[in-house]
Amino acid sequence: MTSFIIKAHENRPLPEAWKVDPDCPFCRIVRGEAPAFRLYENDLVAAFLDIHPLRPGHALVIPKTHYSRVSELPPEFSAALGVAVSTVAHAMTEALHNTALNVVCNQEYAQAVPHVHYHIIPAPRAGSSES
Ligand code: DGP
Repeated sequence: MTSFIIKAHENRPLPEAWKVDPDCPFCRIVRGEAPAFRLYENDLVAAFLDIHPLRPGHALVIPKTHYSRVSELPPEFSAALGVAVSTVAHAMTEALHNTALNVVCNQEYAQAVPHVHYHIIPAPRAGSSES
């Protein structure tokens, strides 16, 4: 797969006040305690490849603080996630030469990992036989 790393991880310390769940796989990635193929990062959010991709390039964008529900996110994280989703989606479409994609955010019983995340999933090219 063509790589579309936008910014490398910088291992900056996180503010003490931010929520962390030590059992959450995404908190562990944010804290550098678990590996991930990182695509993008700033002080508030991170993006990395999904470990079980629905399609090559399937990316996840998360806040660096632990909230389960997108409906409960503080506004600064919501805003940062919106910018990051757009940034990653742009890089993905450039790298894959395909502008078709799906952005999905599951919540509560529809969600396997209880840490807010947006899926950015490249879609099959128009006219391709891929499903
Ligand atoms: P869902 O909660 O159902 O919206 O999807 C969670 C997604 O997170 C699923 O596609 C697999 C992915 N995932 C779960 N654990 C890990 C992990 O430790 N690392 C990475 N990179 N992805 C994970």
